[in-house]
Parts: sequence; structure tokens; C-alpha cells
Amino acid sequence: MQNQTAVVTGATSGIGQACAFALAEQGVNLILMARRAERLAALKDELSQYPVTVETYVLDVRELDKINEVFADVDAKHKVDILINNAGLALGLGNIDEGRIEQWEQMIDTNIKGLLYVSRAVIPKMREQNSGHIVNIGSMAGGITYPGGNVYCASKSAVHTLSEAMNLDLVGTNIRVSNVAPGAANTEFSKVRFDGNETQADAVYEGFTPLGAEDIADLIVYILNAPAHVNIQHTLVMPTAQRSPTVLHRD
Ligand code: NDP
Ligand code: 8X3
Repeated sequence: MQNQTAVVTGATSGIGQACAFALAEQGVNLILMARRAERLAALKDELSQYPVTVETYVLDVRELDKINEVFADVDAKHKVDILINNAGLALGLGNIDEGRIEQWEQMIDTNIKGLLYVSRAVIPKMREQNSGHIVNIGSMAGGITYPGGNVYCASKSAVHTLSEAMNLDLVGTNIRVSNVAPGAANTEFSKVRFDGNETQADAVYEGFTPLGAEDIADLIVYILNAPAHVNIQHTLVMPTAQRSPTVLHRD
């Protein structure tokens, strides 16, 4: 992977940020994207310890025009070898009949449409160069629905389906597509889901050892480092204490 270039969306926290460090350790040049400019700047600073180039773009993956503008610039300067479609979120946890429509819209616009917009901007160039690796961050929630997860679970199910679809569409090319589906990982995910309520967020990870963002980044590095003829299409990874979204052993 050394000297390759990776785009990571949602790089300012959690899994995306851990991927940035893990890829930098592998000698991969980075193009990092997210909405929070100060965090991107701080991250770029921290990554200066690695002998790789780091470019940042303030980008909301829901904004198609901005995506096209950003990728016109990226394409003029770089050959993208790796795309990590990581930007995503859950908002709320509750029955569908009480769901907040603006939260549904944001999850669908980010987790599904944002992933599609970014992929649409990147894949044509990968097809032209006949190489590339796309890693879509799905979720165990994309395969196993849990109570109150409704729209989030559906959005991650769409990520799983779109990963399969990308693999089908790219047959005959050297482009690989991997869907990575984690279980409970202790990031800012639950804080975002519960609108900044730390008590509620912390309770999600109490009494067991959850995955860390670094665990997912390690797995992604493994997937990316597989020989060119090996395409790891789907991986489901959970903490040892968790066997499904709802079957979880707490001490
Ligand atoms: P974090 O909340 O820690 O990180 C989410 C990242 O996504 C942030 O960097 C955030 O940056 C970015 N983001 C959110 N919305 C947008 C947007 N509209 N445009 C661009 N970037 C955006 O959570 P995780 O690291 O846990 O989440 C990363 C991915 O992993 C998500 O897709 C999530 O669904 C998935 N996942 C998480 C699991 C977990 O248990 N933590 C398990 C399974 C899957 P900023 O706010 O700066 O834009
Ligand atoms: C994120 C983790 O527990 O909501 O996908 O499925 S969970």
C-alpha cells in the first residue's frame, strides 16, 4: 500500500480517524474529509509525524455540488487508490411511529445518498485506471435489525446491498469492494445518536469491552493488504461479549 493515496470520509472522529492513522503507518497518502474544519486541521497537524502527504477538505457528504467541486480538485492532483466510505451516523433510537422525520432524512442522506454521491465521483476514475479498493463501512445493524434501530438499520442494510451491487458492477475490473460491518464500537457514535447525552452514550458500552475504532482500522488494513486476487467482500466483526445486536453479555 506504500505510496498509494486514500480518501477517507468522516475522518474527524472514531473509525475514520483511526483509519487515517493506520493508513499513515502503512505509508499511504491521505485525503481526509469531514464537516468540522478545526478537527481536520488538528488531525493534519498530528499526522505530520508520518512521512505521507495529508490533504483535507471540509465536506458534508450530503452536498452533491460540493462533492463534485472537491473531487474535481482531487482528480487534478491525485490518483485515488483507496476510498473509505465511512461518514455516517445514527440519530435517535425508538419506535417508527414516533420517529423524527428530520432524523430519518439526515441518516438516509448521509449513510446512503452521501456514500453514493462520493462513490459516483470516485469510481469512474478507478475504472479508467483499472485499479482501486472501496471500503464501505456498513454495520451489523445492516444484517440484523434491532428494536428501535429501524431507519438506521435500513440505511446500513442499503450499504450492504450497495457494496454487493458495486462488486457486481465492477466485475472484470481490478477494483475491489469490501463491506465492513462492525458491532458495538466505542466512538462518538452513541454521543451523536443520543444528541450529546454522555450518560446515555456511556451506558451503551458499560459492563463489557467494546470494539475500539483501532480494531476496525486494523481489520481494514488487513483487507486492503490482501493480495490483488483476493477480494474480501464482507466482514462482520463484533466484540467477543456481543454475538448479535441484542445478545450481549455484561458483567
Ligand atoms: P463517530 O461519530 O465517531 O464518527 C463519525 C464521522 O462521520 C465523524 O468524523 C463525522 O465528522 C462524520 N460525518 C457525519 N456526518 C457527516 C456528513 N454529513 N458529512 C461528512 N462527514 C460526516 O462514529 P463512528 O466512527 O463510530 O462512525 C463511523 C461509521 O461507522 C459510521 O458510518 C457508522 O454508522 C459506522 N458504524 C459505527 C459503529 C459503532 O458502534 N461505533 C458500528 C457499526 C458501524 P464531522 O462531524 O466532522 O462531519
Ligand atoms: C452501529 C452500532 O449497535 O447501532 O452500527 O448496531 S449499532
